[in-house]
Amino acid sequence: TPVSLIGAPTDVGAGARGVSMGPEALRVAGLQPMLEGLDCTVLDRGNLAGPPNPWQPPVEGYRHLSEVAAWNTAVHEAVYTELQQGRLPILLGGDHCLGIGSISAVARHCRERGKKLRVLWLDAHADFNTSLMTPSGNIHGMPVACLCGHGPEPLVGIGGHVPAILPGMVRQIGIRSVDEGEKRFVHEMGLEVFDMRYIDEMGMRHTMELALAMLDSNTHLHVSFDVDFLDPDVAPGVGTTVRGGPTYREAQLCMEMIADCGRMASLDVMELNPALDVRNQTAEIAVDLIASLFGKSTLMRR
Ligand code: DIR
Ligand code: MN
Ligand code: MN
Ligand code: MN
Repeated sequence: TPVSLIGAPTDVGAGARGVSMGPEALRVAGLQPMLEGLDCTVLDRGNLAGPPNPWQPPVEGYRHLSEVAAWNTAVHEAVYTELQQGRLPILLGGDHCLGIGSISAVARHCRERGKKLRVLWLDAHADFNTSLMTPSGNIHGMPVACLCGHGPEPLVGIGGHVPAILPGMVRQIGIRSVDEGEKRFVHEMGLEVFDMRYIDEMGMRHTMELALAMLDSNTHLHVSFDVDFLDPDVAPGVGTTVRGGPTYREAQLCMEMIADCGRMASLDVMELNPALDVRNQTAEIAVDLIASLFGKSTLMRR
């Protein structure tokens, strides 16, 4: 299927400035030619527009709620349009609050086409905070909760169906930083989390076998890849590094197993922060990993 790149150059939902430069860093690292080398047809749709970052403290538990809503509405429309045209959208973030617009669009597309939806959330963080439990007010810590119907109306209502998704559709992988209230809420909602402890004990192969279990030919698989999923030794160019993430090899295996399942139909690449990177190495590693997601492998495999 043809691929569309959609840039969303904003950091309105983040706690550090700079992820607004993520889309350009991924382009500079050669994302489009890499995909073309794997025989994908690629259209770069350029960057979406939206309000600037006003850099304000939280109001009633949210920083920049109206700006976050404006960006997510733009993302929702752009992602939905690509899906309707039978294309595979790759959202280039931008901070992870934009997962609300992206995944609500995917969910709307799936409802209309009678498809099942599975969301893989690759992240150091659960992103399951609400205004009552957030330690920061940063909305990039809240997108999974918002998608599940727990959040402010301007975000929860995007796409016109509340909740946009059910917790049972989500599998989280690589998690190693969850806030106190968030922890209880994850448990209460029954979110399926393969945290680093699980990956340490069971290995990435077994983890991915479970996370990708029970997909059928009618399943749309969405991958939401927060670059802080990776260990900071591998990927320093993110705003909220957390020690003890997947190594380069573990992350490659994760991506290769997603490719092998053959169901990925949309992708977010989020939270890359070029202002904190070392000579664009995190963007280059992200491009390497995306190559594996799109089927690059060392040998022909049986
Ligand atoms: C923290 C950091 N859990 C918060 N979150 C994220 O502010 O809610 N960092 N998502 O990337
Ligand atoms: Mn489709
Ligand atoms: Mn995230
Ligand atoms: Mn994260």
